[in-house]
Amino acid sequence: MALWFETALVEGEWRDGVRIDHRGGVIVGVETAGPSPADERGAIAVPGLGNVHSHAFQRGMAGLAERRDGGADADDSFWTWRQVMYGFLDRLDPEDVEAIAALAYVEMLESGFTRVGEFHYLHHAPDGHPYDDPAELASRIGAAAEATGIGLTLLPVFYAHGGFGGAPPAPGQRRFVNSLDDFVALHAAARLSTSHLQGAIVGVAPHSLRAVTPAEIQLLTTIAGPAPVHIHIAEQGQEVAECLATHGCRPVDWLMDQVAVDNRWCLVHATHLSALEVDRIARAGAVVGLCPITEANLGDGLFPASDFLAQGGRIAIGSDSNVLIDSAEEFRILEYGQRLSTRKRNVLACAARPSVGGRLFRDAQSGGAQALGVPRGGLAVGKSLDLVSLDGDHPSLVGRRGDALLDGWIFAGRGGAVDSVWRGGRKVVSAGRHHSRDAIVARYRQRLAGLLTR
Ligand code: NGQ
Ligand code: ZN
Repeated sequence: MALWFETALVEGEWRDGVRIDHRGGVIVGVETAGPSPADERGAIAVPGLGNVHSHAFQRGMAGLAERRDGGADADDSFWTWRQVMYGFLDRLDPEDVEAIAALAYVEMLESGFTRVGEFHYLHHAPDGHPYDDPAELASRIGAAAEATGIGLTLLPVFYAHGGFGGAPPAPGQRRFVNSLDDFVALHAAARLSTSHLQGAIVGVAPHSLRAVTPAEIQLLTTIAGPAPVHIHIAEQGQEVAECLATHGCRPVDWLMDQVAVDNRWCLVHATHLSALEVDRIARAGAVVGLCPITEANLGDGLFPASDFLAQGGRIAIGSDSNVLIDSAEEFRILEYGQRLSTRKRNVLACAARPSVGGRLFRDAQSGGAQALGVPRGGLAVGKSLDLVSLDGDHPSLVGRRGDALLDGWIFAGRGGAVDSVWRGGRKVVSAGRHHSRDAIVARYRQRLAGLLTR
């Protein structure tokens, strides 16, 4: 059955009266035409977005780290949050991981994300021993993706050290740690266990410069082949200071001096950059994976977004800690952070794209595809049918045209603007609800209730 929309963002430009035909999950026709009687009709169509950075299991602890328990004078920080997070993940068994990931992926699809980059580092049992199948938890992620229909770019994480200079890992990190040989086996097993998923891709993720040395990163990039390479970088001031103290240079400089960073790379956060580093990333064609909700929640700081975009830098968005899964809110917080710090408005717009939403959505759409290792999506023949339709009756969209629809969604949608979502030709969300929401929420509830009282 073909789809017909009153208006659609086709290859970056808005067109009215668009009929989209698809077969086998792929778009086979896009024409400007009136609807045929059998067509499924919708109001506003945009291509699906990539979510380039997720730790799905952290969805289960959303809201549980918003309290200062260290005493009246103790500052809370990213590092105290990390202790809470480590305490949470220590309780999770494979069933929990799958149930939590499925909920996270339902929410991603409902918010317009059609593919997720899962930065997957929870590998072993709570005591640190590998499961009989080293890819047990990776295959749970695959099962959650399959059950929800979201596209999966799995990024198995290599984690070896507890700090800069090859410091030994801490006990709280035992579920993450592998030797390189074991990681090669895990990576192969993860590929095998996700090979049946439509469009699945497996890349690699050196966790951070704290957890992986440049020599190890070098080896990991050969394991990746042409697939994406993701790393957490320069997220926290303390991390930059430690890198300077250990190596005499800043994280992005240190990485780029040691390893050839190219357009396969996604530098996640990259919050704290010198002007030179801004320029180096932009010139390398790497994507910066921004996670504005999480970066605000964790008190990371502000990425120099307008400088980076002015240099032609490529960005994408990620939901990271999944404390709140909402693609529109990621864009909104990204822009609002810039407004609050510069005391200006419409900071991330540009002459060619005066609409903030129009600019950020298009940039994140192409940057997201690049970082997730898939061809740039879009509503065009030959592309996967990954499509989000917006509710034309939503009060913040009504009467709007063109990029004003994206601005209405991003700045004023209140989470209610997404109507339907197709991924790989399959309709998985209708009237804002994922088709398996009830069953997935019921299972999640049951697992979480047991988990938190255990
Ligand atoms: C993570 N998350 O791996 O989940 C990290 C925290 C770390 C973010 N960086 C742990 N947002 O970086 O050591
Ligand atoms: Zn992360």
